[in-house]
Amino acid sequence: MNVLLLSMPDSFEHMPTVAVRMPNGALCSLAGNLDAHHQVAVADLILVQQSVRETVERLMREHAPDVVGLSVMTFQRKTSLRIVELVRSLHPGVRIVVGGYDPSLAAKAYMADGSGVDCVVRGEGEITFRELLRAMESGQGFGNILGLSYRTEDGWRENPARPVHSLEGDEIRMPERDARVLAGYTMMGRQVDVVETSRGCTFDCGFCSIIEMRGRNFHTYAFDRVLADIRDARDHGARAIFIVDDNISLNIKRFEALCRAIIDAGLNDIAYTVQAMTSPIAMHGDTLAPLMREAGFRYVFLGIENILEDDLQFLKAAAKNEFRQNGQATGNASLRAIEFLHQNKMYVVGGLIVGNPDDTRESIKANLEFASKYVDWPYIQHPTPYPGTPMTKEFRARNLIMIDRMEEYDGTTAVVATRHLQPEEIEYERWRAERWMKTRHIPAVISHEPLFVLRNWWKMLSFTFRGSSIKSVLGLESDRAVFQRYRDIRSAERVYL
Ligand code: B12
Ligand code: SF4
Repeated sequence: MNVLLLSMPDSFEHMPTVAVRMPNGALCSLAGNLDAHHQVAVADLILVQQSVRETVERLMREHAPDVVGLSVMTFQRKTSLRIVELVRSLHPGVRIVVGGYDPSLAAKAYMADGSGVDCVVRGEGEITFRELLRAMESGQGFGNILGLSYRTEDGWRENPARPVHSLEGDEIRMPERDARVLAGYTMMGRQVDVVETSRGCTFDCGFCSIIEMRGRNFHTYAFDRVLADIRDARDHGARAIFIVDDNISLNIKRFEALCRAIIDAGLNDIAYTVQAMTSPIAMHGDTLAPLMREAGFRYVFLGIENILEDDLQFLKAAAKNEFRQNGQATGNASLRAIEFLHQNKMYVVGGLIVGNPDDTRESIKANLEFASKYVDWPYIQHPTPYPGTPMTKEFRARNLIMIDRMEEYDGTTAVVATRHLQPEEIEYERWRAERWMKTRHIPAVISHEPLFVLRNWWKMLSFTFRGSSIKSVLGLESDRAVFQRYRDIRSAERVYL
């Protein structure tokens, strides 16, 4: 069968596509796990944000797919349903399958009459999708495929969930990067790829979708597979790699061993980015951070979440940010973690969440000031009530969800109020502070990627300060007016086709 796999074009504020265009990790993993006789094409539509319709039309013509699969996050739902409509209009007989976080956690959103979707794959997809294609080919029913919901003449059927995979053995095969049919992946001028070394997390932060998606668990791939995957990414041209693990820092001994394995394998000529909790970095930084540096790690997304204890309690993120001595919590780990990373010449992407139910303007500003002082690239978001998270229930119970347009659930558009502030005010405070923080990272980028900055500095600045005008630069127009223009531009950007 011919299979076309698409990820959505929607991006958000902290991932300006002029600087960062990352592949979706799911699609090549799915492609690598189908039976070998299928012809699979993978297209990350983030690479063609300005020509989504034309590209989908062309891909449908060139690949004549029997099955089209879409990978969707919640804020991409609207775009995905438009793409389904387009695909269906171009090729009415095609089978359309959706998967990823949004279809898994809000399957009903894809089941409306006339939505055009035939199947929803819930949770991990490799085995489910493989079995689905086998069943389509053989004409067998879909009733035994775990993790699948599917449309029948009598309505939708929902099969039982598929247990999460242990990642042991070779049942889940390596990603198939040759399936990609579009080019242009970049991380500030370096070709970027994504690699997984583990899946899952045992924490239960209230804002995170992972618990509802797969429960609290942690499974790892063997190092020889991980190294082979990194090598494959490098052979395909990658000079930067984003390790997409949900939480690699759950097992620091393993993480340190992985750094050593990367160094021993000579794969430390790549610039790595990873996400981590502050607590383990702070507790093990003296051995871990130098190893990370030697292995090539450059950016670390730190889940600081918030610097105020009450907010951390609300986000259920206090434990992972604790510094512990002799088994006792003795304070917040963020500063110490940042220090270790800086001492070892790594950059901190500071993940903070502002606009929690009891936040005042002052508590938001305290977090913004912290970010301004200590992090290299702010990754500040607003609490976003994604389907199925504990936080969503709490916001709903407190009647604080003000916006239900899912395309605005991108993390930097405030969609919930606090007891003291409306969403627009919360977003304004973040927007106003963050633009300037970002400009301060430019010298660091110049030192690593001077050619990229030379070619793109104007585009980067224009993106960061979009909404500004000559009048605002001269101080003849207020920040409020610029903010309003920025929001209008952002609304227009969300319409990809
Ligand atoms: C790495 C990552 C990123 C990276 C890279 C994104 C990329 N290009 O892939 C970066 C940092 C750029 C990023 C950014 C964002 N991310 Co992100 N990200 C992740 C993370 C940590 C891992 C995703 C991953 O690659 N996993 C590995 C792959 C193999 O697994 P998978 O994606 O789940 O796919 C499996 C199944 O879902 C399924 N599947 C997926 N697609 C399909 C399609 C078909 C057809 C089928 C059959 C099956 C299927 O099968 C796959 C294999 O088993 C997740 C999860 C987490 N715990 O935090 C969040 C997560 C996906 N991100 C999320 C969000 C919200 C965002 C942002 C909007 C804001 C933010 N929080 O940073 C931005 C927007 C990105 C953009 N386009 O601008 C949310 C999504 C929530 C939701 N309900 O939609 C998650 C779940 C985190 C969370 N907060 O809970 N992200
Ligand atoms: S530690 Fe990270 S991955 Fe784990 S639940 Fe919290 S936010 Fe999600």
